[in-house]
Amino acid sequence: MTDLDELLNMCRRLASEVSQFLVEKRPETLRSTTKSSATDVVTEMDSAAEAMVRGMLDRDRPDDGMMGEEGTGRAGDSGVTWIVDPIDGTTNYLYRLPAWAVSIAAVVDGRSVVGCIAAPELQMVVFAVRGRGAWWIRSGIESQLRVSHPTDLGQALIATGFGYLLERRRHQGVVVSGLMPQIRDIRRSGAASVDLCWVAAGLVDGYYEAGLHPWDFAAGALIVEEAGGMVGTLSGESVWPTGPEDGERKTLIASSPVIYDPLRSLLLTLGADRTP
Ligand code: LIP
Repeated sequence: MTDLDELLNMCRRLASEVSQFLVEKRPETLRSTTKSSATDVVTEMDSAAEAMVRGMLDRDRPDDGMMGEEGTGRAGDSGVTWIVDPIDGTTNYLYRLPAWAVSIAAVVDGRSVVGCIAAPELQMVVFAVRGRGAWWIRSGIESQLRVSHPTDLGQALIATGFGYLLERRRHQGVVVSGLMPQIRDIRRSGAASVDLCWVAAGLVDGYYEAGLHPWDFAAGALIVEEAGGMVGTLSGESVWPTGPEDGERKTLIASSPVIYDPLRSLLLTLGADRTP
């Protein structure tokens, strides 16, 4: 039997201590290398933050598994796996733009059961427990999250993101140019976890992005669902189960239930399912 309160406490502690470390210990000059393309950076702080999560789990929950964006793959036998993005929105972190976050989820049987996203420079900590709801703390005030209820897709504010691979972003540009005349406007925060929190809080009405990995959405998808939103893939599948064996997703959509089907149909019409 999984103790959800215990997992939530651990998840919040991990996100809060790691995000504080990322703010306080950021060196004046950040060392970085590249990953999938010349513009896809990973900084020394991504690796240090992931090592910090791993160290805390080694000490406090040694029987759990862990999967991290920067390569950690630790098997466990407790039935709980932690999926971790130590810095989601690394480019923002590199440029000192505030929209970056530490995103952590505990997964049981392929489904996130607790999740926490801490974005210290947005003064935002968001968390959810499956079946119990989603909350955020902003400027010290805690409140429960509910998605928006736009009248229709034409009035909807939609967030999205763009991958680092040239062919992918070229196609994403074509899709977004077809979408623009059919919605209120587009937003691009630069961090999938932040976009998902914004959907959950009703700050945007929907979000879609191609090529996400489990660490990009494991916490955020749970938060959206617990705020009354819908999450799935463009091809109509559930995002669950997710975990170490789950590869890159085609395109993830998260939104208020009011616009979920129309947004998905429009994206299909615009060829978003052909994003390389
Ligand atoms: C980021 C994603 C974001 C995407 C960025 C980037 P990272 O993740 O969260 O949605 O649009 O291009 O991939 O690499 O900063 O953890």
